[in-house]
Amino acid sequence: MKYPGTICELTGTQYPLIQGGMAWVSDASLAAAVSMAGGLGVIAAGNAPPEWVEKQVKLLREQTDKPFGLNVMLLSPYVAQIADLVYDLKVPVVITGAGNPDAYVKRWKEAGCVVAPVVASRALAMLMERMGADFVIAEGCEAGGHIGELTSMVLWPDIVRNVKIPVVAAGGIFDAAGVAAAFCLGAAGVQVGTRFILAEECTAHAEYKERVIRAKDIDSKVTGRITGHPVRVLRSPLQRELASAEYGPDGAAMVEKLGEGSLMRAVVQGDKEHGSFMAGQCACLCDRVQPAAEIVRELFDPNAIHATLAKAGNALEANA
Ligand code: TUI
Repeated sequence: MKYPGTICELTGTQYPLIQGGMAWVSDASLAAAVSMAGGLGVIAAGNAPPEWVEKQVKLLREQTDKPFGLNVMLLSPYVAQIADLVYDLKVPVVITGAGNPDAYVKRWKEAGCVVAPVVASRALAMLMERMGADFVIAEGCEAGGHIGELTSMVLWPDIVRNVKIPVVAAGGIFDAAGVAAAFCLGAAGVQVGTRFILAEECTAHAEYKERVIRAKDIDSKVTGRITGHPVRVLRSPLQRELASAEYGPDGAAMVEKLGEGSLMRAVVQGDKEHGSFMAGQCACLCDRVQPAAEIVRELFDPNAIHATLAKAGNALEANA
């Protein structure tokens, strides 16, 4: 069945589902698997050089002609070159994160791209609407990696009330009940990151996947608030080191120095000591490796979504 509605129409997908653009994790292998399963697979540029990004887009296109997205991380030292790649490669959907993309939105729109910035505040969502974004992705601070201040429960409805363009919900969604909850709060689609770390097609190191599977609720921590770019990670030796450095002398510089390259060390090498294992709070709810297509099917399983809504109806009825 094809889900009717704007996100599917805008992205050309079967489901209103976007795979989170996770630096080093979201490569051609994962993105192709998600796109072939009917979601929008996304390649994350992260801090990678343009050559790496170009190669991933080529690899994805060798596997599928389904639509895909490119996530442009705005703090990247290569951001200007990655922004140009978006036109050169005719990327169908461009998603931005970790900043304000207003320098690029107009040009990407003129080039015919669908543009979807990730936002963590009402002000940026409203600005993006004015700039001509097709939809926004409202990411609550349950998400992994770089986060804003507001939780999904408050951010989603706040942004839904303040923009007319569709709002995709992100941050904390890992199952069909979460998808139903997002729709209840006014979302037009969902973005799911952490659970896709556990896709068979995800090339992240086995140690990374193991950490996500083993994670308990209290293993989710936020580091680097002092730098102005807080990052949600799983507890680890590096996270403890970051936590103490943050309050020491020259905290911001120390955190930047310790954090540099730490995500790549975790994803590629599975470095237990010096790796930064970014993941959302829902890591504690994710418990097994499965094919990406199975994750997509479970997220949009109509029986599971209806069962959730029926439970909500029964709970309301019981108290009426
Ligand atoms: O971007 C993400 N998640 C990320 S990026 C990343 S790489 C990184 N590593 C270390 C430090 C910083 C980044 C790892 N995870 N998610 C999308 C997102 N964007 N979440 C929050 C925001 C955001 C926050 C503030 C977007 C805009 C913003 O303010 C923009 C402004 O300047 O007004």
